[in-house]
Amino acid sequence: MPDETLPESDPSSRFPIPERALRLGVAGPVGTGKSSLIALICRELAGESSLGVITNDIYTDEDARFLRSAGVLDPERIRAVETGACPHTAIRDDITANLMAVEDLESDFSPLDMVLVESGGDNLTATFSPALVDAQIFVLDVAGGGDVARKGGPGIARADLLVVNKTDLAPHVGVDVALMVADGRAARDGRPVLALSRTDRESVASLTEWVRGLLLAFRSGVHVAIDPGPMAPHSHPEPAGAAVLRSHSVGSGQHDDQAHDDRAPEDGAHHHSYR
Ligand SMILES: Nc1nc2c(ncn2[C@@H]2O[C@H](COP(=O)(O)OP(=O)(O)OP(=O)(O)O)[C@@H](O)[C@H]2O)c(=O)[nH]1
Ligand SMILES: [Mg+2]
Repeated sequence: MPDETLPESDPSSRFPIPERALRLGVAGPVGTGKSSLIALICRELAGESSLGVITNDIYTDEDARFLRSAGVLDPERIRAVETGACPHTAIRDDITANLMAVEDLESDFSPLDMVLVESGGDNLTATFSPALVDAQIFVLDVAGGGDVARKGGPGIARADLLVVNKTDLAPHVGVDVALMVADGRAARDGRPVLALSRTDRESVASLTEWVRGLLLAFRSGVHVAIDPGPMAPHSHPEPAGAAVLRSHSVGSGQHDDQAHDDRAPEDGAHHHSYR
């Protein structure tokens, strides 16, 4: 007998079941293990799901090459977007090149279950736009120092999953993994934190389970994409060598330059090409 205290379920109150692939972003500082984590996910899930990968590199397609050579996925399913000197712009404000790359992959290998998008290695402030990805993982590693998780930032605080990577190195760099994970949890209002090492099978299984759960939630229309928020003002070198402090206004694709060098071509740092 139906429970009359509950409102009748309204099918229109659920999200429509998506027809495209889940788009999962992987961001984090340089060298924390983003490509390796993507390789792990591909190795574990390629047998049961149809996957594709987009990498974002500043000047090269190094990450795509690394992933192709890892042999975890058909090399054709791994494509690179070259972002120029401002990799965070290509995943946050001016996402056209990435969206085109994702959509091309989806149509070339239809039906795809999931496209993983690796951001260019950056600092603690980089986050994906929810217009590009449905969910995002932020990757730190113990080699970056045990106190990094305390430093916060939108990715650490609000990514769907925070990974503390390379835990096998912790004894060598004097980091207390449990404390680093606890710091991450404290910064995240209960959102999940995963201690990971590619040498620790149990941690790899936990990562795989998290991704499976996300895929299931996405497919059943109950996953809600969260915007971790815009990146903080930051600086990076222009091609002419002058550092420019920028704040990205959300969604506009515009920059506010706080300091400027006339030698730097206005669009030189933000050219994105896709191949
Ligand atoms: N010890 C250890 N090393 C790891 C682990 N995962 C990745 N690495 C190493 O960390 C280094 C950087 O890994 P990548 O996966 O290239 O890191 P990334 O974040 O993609 O780097 P960028 O794209 O250049 O920012 C490589 O030498 C990896 O072999 C791990 O679990 N344990
Ligand atoms: Mg990489």
